[in-house]
Amino acid sequence: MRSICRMRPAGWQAGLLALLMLAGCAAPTALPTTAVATAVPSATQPAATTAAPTVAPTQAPATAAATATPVPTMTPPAATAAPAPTATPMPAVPTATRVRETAGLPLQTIKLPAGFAIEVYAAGVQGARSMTLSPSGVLFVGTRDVGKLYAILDRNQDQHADEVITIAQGLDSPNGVAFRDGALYVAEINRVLRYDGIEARLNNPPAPVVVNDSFPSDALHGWKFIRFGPDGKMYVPVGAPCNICIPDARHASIFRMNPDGSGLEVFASGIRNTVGFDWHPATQELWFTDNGRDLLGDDLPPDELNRAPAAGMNFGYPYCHGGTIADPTYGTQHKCSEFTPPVQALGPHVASLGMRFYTGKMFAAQYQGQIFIAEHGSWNRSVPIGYRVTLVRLDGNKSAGYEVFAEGWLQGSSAWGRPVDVQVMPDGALLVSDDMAGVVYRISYR
Ligand SMILES: [Ca+2]
Ligand SMILES: [Ca+2]
Repeated sequence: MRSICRMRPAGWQAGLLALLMLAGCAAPTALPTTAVATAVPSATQPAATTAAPTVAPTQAPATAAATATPVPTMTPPAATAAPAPTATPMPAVPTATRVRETAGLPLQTIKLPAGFAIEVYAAGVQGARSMTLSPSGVLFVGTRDVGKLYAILDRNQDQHADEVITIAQGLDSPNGVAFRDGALYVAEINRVLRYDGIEARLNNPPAPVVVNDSFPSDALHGWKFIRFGPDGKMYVPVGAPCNICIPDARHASIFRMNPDGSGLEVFASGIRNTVGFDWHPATQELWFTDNGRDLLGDDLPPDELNRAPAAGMNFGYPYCHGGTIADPTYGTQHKCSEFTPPVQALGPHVASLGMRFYTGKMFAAQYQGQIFIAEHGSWNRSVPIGYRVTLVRLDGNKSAGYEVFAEGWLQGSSAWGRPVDVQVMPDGALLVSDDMAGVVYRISYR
């Protein structure tokens, strides 16, 4: 996936940057700008107080370390420091839950459709990437460069996190997290680990069990998003170990395996780098995003939203991009007509990562059953794009529209945040992780 852009502030973000490169980027096919209502008044922002209470020290596996998460020290880049007209303070209405938490971030710059609000659900989640929610309500969050795994708790169920526990650290890009039968599964670059009975041992995690360590060790596009499918198997993608090349059979595909790591097989191929997928709630078919190649100009190729209703399909990489664009180097070897085209071409270089079907009831009817996509933002583009959450409306298995849902993390050419993954909560709110600002947002509607 592509990641950080050129305009990164120094410090830890710069480090993040280094690792993040490589995602494809693409241009926006005229995305309609949605109506936007600034959600969070910025005045009256009490200092972020979310930080988790210090957790008792633990002696977990080699890496467990309880950490009280300090309030993020996110400072918007200078360029954006003075922007956003300080929203007019809202009257003392029932906005308590909406303004109570900004963690010092310029949330007033985020634009959302009317009726929606955004707040910081959990702060101090450095490098927050993929998310998964356990049945009991523990939100597990993976990371990349920082090598940590987090468990986020909302102990009093007021839809605001009370504690962020670092349950492991020192892992190799533990980007992927999935939960099943009381166990947390974590995907590093070349292996999948399992933490049994983790919910009862958040402060003293068990040593992880290695489920499967046969994946390639390439760091490039090697970080993984994992999920269990409706067939009970774990889906594990392996990206292309390059920007553009003819990959061997171990790369550029989505694999699946039994929960114990056995039976590893290819499910779909011709996929450059997917870092987000979900199954349609009704058809149970797999849908996934894919990051397009780099270095083909600002507007080519598009990122993709794909649908894989059956095993064995090929989505075109490295021969064909976006369903219609022959690769300048490899395009003569196979025609686009040989491959499955995307359901929707997404913006070029937007770095489309996490995606979920909206299965909640909180949002208005027109959002139910539609797809939310976290666009991390471009690095391979003269004018940055992405850094937003988009929506793909469906008409059956076809796209009925691609539009911006939430934007504002990118101000001019500087970004203060980068959406990575989305997670629909039981109450219908949508969580969004941000590995640049180090927080998890909650978008709600009323
Ligand atoms: Ca709470
Ligand atoms: Ca494709």
